[in-house]
Amino acid sequence: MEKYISIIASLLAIGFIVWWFFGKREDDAKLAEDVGGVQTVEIMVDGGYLPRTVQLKAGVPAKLVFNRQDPSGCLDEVLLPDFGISRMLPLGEKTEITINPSRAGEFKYTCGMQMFSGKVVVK
Ligand SMILES: [Cu+2]
Repeated sequence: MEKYISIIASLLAIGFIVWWFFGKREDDAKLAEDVGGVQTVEIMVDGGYLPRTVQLKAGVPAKLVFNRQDPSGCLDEVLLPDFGISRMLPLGEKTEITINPSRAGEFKYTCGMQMFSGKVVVK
């Protein structure tokens, strides 16, 4: 009996690991919406970044709206090194960061201490 329980427990654990790595991580890319010619996307800052991946079109000005709801000091700054941007995010406010994604690629953004990260995919 104990043997079966441990086999079932291992199968559940494997299933969870597969789901965690291959299930949700890849397809949470959020497409930016066109708002008057500016592609706009909101990113929740709460225990990390949600969505972690946003997708933009190359050659169209873009606005990333960081909505910071997490009081931890860790998330009070966001860095977009590829765009030369570092910005403070006041708690409970939406901070708009305008970028010009001129070329395709994947650009990482992180918190000030680089513990949390997300990415901007430009196509
Ligand atoms: Cu941090």
